[in-house]
Amino acid sequence: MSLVRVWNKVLLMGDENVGKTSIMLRFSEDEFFEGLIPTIGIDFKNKVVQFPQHSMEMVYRVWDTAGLPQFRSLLSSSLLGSNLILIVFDVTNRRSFESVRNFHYPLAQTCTNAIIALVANKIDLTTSRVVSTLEAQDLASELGIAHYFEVSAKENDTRIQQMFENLGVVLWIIRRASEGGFQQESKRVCAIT
Ligand SMILES: Nc1nc2c(ncn2[C@@H]2O[C@H](COP(=O)(O)OP(=O)(O)OP(=O)(O)O)[C@@H](O)[C@H]2O)c(=O)[nH]1
Ligand SMILES: [Mg+2]
Repeated sequence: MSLVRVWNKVLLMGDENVGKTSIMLRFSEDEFFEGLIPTIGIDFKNKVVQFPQHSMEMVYRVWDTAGLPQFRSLLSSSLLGSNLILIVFDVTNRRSFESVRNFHYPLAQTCTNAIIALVANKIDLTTSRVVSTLEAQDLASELGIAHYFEVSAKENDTRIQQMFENLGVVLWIIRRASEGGFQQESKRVCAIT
């Protein structure tokens, strides 16, 4: 049976060094690099995942943004057309957790239609962890973020793959319910920036 191909634009945002590029590379290439250099500007990678149970295959176009403050001005234009936004923080870095509010704030105006998820990365670093699961879940519910995931780009487990697949199904179900599901591009995107 042929699968309908659907496209989604995914945007990774969050402070510098939290592991956005690493999450993208784990998902798209199943690779991990120690000591990556900071991202400059913006880049994307495509990854196709088949969902035969839903008769579709999803192309995730994952856009990786730069966390360094000097590149923040690029963020608002990158949001345009995003279906799924992942706000990433590092569980060993409290400042990156506190920044989540700043990344989320503009989304309330521009991305009311898109899916937003909060992602806690580097959970392999158990002894240096400073942000608890409970705290992060509380912040997610305070901000009205329905999807929270804990992952490690370093550990070669299936959490990152699983996260993208779960969110893919959410995107698909919402699209089918609200738009009929037949068109390749969803209308549920970030609009004005
Ligand atoms: N232990 C551990 N290290 C990680 C993990 N994810 C990323 N790192 C490391 O953390 C550092 C930063 O990772 P990046 O993926 O470059 O972070 P980034 O968010 O893309 O950073 P910017 O591009 O500057 O915004 C690198 O040295 C990675 O190897 C993880 O899950 N566990
Ligand atoms: Mg990066």
